[in-house]
Amino acid sequence: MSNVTFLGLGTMGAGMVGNLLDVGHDVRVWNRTPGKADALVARGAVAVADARDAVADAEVVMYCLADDAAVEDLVLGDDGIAAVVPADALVIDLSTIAPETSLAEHAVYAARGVRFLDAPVFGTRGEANAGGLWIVVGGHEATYRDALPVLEPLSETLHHMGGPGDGARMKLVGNLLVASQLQALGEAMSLARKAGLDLRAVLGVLAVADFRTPIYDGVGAAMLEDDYSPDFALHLMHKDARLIGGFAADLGVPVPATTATAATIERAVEAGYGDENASALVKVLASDAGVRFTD
Ligand code: NA7
Repeated sequence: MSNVTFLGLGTMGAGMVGNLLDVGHDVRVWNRTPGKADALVARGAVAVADARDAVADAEVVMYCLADDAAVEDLVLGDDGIAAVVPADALVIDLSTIAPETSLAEHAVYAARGVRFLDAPVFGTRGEANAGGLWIVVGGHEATYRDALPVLEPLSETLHHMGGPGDGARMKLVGNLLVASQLQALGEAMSLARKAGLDLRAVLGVLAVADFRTPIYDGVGAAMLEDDYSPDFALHLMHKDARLIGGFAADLGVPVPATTATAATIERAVEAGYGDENASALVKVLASDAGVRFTD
């Protein structure tokens, strides 16, 4: 089994490290804020205080960081790890970031002969803990095959999308649909409530036929309980909405529904819901309509 170094023990990263430990990998971990490693150390991980020390001698280096700024800081910056990972290491970035940042990583690593994949993930806390993520990967085919022993334990499905940056591009395409579904659900439920329909009966209809999506099922039920506990934080969806907008603008693709959704997300963050679940954007739509989803 590989010596894996994992950087970034947030909601997603901590779950992924647990999966790697479960299948027997030796895992060194590092996190900017100390203390988040404790539970993983109790399960067999080795915590290292300095990120550059943590990647020394690693066969595989993986990281799941908040955003582009974190990757610029920890990976590509003057003291970044990209300059010091072993030349024969395989590096995998599981963060959701702009395709340009992924391409910058590919270039920096390629210049040193280091194999690299962009591999952002779909799923939330539950899927991360259970090794049930859906991972979209960009990079060379041979590198993708080399990464299977560390990607398979994290995932229910793996999708090799193509060359450098194609994982990052697919993640934004997918999150466009996730955000749009949340906005659509919030609008539909607001309309249904105002029209006097029974929202449990509405969700019963949304669970069948053409409407069926796990997002409507899971988020819909939680809305009726006023449950916006964070499996995937709204501030991360906010970051993704900006990434999607930039990606679409760069390609000259109009995304009017996504633009409207991004405005809702912006208002939800301004309303103070940033640390709640991404689904909290529906509270803005309910407020606009003058309705509540709870009984
Ligand atoms: P979290 O739970 O917010 O975790 C983010 C992680 O990124 C966490 O370990 C942070 O460390 C780390 N981070 C953030 N900024 C930096 C900088 N500048 N340097 C080093 N480390 C940093 O997010 P999730 O786990 O839910 O999501 C991770 C990614 O997957 C994200 O792109 C999502 O969109 C999808 P901290 O503990 O704050 O010190």
